[in-house]
Amino acid sequence: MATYQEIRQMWADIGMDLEKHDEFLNSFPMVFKEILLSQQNRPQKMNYFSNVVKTVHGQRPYELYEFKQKGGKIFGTYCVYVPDEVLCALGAVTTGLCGGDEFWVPGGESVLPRNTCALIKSSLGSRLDRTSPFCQLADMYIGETTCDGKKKAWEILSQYKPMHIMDLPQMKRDQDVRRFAAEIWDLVKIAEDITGNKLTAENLSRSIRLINDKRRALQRLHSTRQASPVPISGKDALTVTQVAFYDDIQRFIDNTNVLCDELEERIARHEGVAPADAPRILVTGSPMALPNWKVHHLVESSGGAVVCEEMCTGTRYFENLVDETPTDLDGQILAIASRYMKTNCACFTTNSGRVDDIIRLVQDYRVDGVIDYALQFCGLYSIESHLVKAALQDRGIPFMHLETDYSPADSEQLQVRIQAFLEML
Ligand code: BJ8
Repeated sequence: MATYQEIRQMWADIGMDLEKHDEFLNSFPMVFKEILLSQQNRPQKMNYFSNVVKTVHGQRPYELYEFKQKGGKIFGTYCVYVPDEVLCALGAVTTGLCGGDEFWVPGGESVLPRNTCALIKSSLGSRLDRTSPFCQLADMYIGETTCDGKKKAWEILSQYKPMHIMDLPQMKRDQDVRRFAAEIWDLVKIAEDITGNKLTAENLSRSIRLINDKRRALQRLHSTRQASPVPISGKDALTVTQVAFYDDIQRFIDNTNVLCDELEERIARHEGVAPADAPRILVTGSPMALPNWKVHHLVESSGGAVVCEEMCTGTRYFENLVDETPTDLDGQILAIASRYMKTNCACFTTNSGRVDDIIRLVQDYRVDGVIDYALQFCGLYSIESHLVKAALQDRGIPFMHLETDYSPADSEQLQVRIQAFLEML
């Protein structure tokens, strides 16, 4: 473990704004304690994940800092379409850079219109303010052509760091999958140049298995939430998924499986974190980057239990595995492209697979009501809400749409709406 002095020295070495970062650190523990640590009857093995969050700008960045000093390369990513498998196979580390904190929003607004989603403003703000060690440590940022806000944000971000943008097809025909495979090949060439390593069928096969293992651990964790009473809160389960974007992969797998052992024991004892009759809620929509626990906290402090997230910080991140059977590079890259193109982001037209997923998850997780969450100014998820609502209403599944940002200003108003929704279930 690095000492506080060593960590502070690292922050200075990587060019962070120490004064501004101290302001960030001063605001963070309060949110963390109030929202996460104050929960009753938390699984003991959540301690590992709480510690990762508590030291998120310290211990993990320090490991990456040491990794870089030995010549290692780091890629910062903003979307679950970036195939970690190829970067990991080349010996690089990937780390999520999406901002989930209100603290960074003003920094983002200094270069972006206010009517941009909080995730983009926060992501840019963390870089512009120089208050995220992950942004500072990355050798390259990888963006993608998903929503318009992100596409334009990359043009600004590329002024600060080498940036590669993956052209994500907007449809899911066979030719689109092949086109995405070609995009992955482009990424391979760039990453080979940066890392100085060569992609082989052997190193790619190892990393496909490793990243599938991470998904399998998350699948196991989330399947425990199908139990009633639910053995882990939505906030904790979401935190584990958020940590997956930063942590060392093997250590994350091991700790998630240890947590699952505890949760499965809880299920056997019929022990839960909420009463068995608490309304069970599925949250769907825009992703919730660390430390965005706002909606989960409002639901759970109103007596509901969030049992599933159909979002990129939820099932979309881990549901589909890469086929492990191809043994040559062409077959492996096509298998990776096929897997990623199954992710149902609202940037696709058509995106009926997302509605099918929600309906399936409502059954699997015995959901009483769906909260459709869109970050304010996220046109993709706000517009798609119309079709989600119609499909759920057709099936008699209670539905509520809400739009919000990272600010606590609307929390009271949202809580009233959420309470009314829960009472209706
Ligand atoms: S695959 S959801 S991670 S794009 S919330 S920035 S869409 S305006 S984050 Fe996303 Fe990839 Fe899709 Fe997932 Fe734009 Fe909407 Fe903001 Fe969003």
